[in-house]
Amino acid sequence: MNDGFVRAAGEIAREAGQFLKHFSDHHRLAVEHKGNDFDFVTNADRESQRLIAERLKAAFPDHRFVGEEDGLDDAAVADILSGDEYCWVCDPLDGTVNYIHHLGLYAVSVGLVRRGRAVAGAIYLPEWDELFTAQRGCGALLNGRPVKPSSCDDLRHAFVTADMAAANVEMRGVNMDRIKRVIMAAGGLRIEGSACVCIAQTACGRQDAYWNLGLHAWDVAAGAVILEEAGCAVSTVFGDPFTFDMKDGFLCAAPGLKGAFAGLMRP
Ligand code: 2AM
Ligand code: CA
Repeated sequence: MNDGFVRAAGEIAREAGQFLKHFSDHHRLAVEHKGNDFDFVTNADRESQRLIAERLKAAFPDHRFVGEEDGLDDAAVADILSGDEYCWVCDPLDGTVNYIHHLGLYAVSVGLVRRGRAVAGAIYLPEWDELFTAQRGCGALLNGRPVKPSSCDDLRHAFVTADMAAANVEMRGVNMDRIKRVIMAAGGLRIEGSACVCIAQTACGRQDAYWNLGLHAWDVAAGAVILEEAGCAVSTVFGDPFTFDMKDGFLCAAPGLKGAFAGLMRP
């Protein structure tokens, strides 16, 4: 495949990430509620998406573009992604609540999907200047160096992260039983507030697994190819093959933990 795709993904994710880092330094942030009291968007999310869309449209005028701030629902996005065309699927700011609170756990995600499969992508962590990239068939890289997942194969020693589906209060309750079970079974659990940060850390072996019940395609388009190319297990929370319909959540883990969450993720 054309390695111009992954190069562009990396350059654009880095540019948007640097924009976000400097934007928050200068106190220009305006926070709005999106759908409900717990769902936020800022002018930084919107500006970052504008920048990413502009760059991608200039570089790849024949490709489609979907960003979180377009507001499409999961079914509409899945439909677009199952088609033949190349489609860039981007989260201009993953971890918006962390960003609002000046917590450095946020990221930019730029993924390219074709026929329902992520084929190239980049996740950039501005506060650490870390760029994770992958192109299908070519491995996953962190700042240009190959990464691999941890060798953990025992849940009792696993360092696991999760998120609470923050914008959906009903879903928080649904996740609570899973959180209790994992806290009792695993080495440690953290709730970090950025899917892309957790995905990147799982891909490079700094942590052992991550799950989230309420993600969307833009949260995982780049992450899916980075994780798979690194050698991680990627699935729904029930262990079924991952697809962009996003109905049964998202779970990624070091390969030795594949299947280890099956009993813990039941409703
Ligand atoms: P976001 O910051 O781009 O919204 C923790 O909330 C993680 O779940 C973040 O990565 C967040 O991405 C993601 N997430 C996806 N959909 C969400 C939603 N509806 N509400 C809150 N978080 C959501
Ligand atoms: Ca976002």
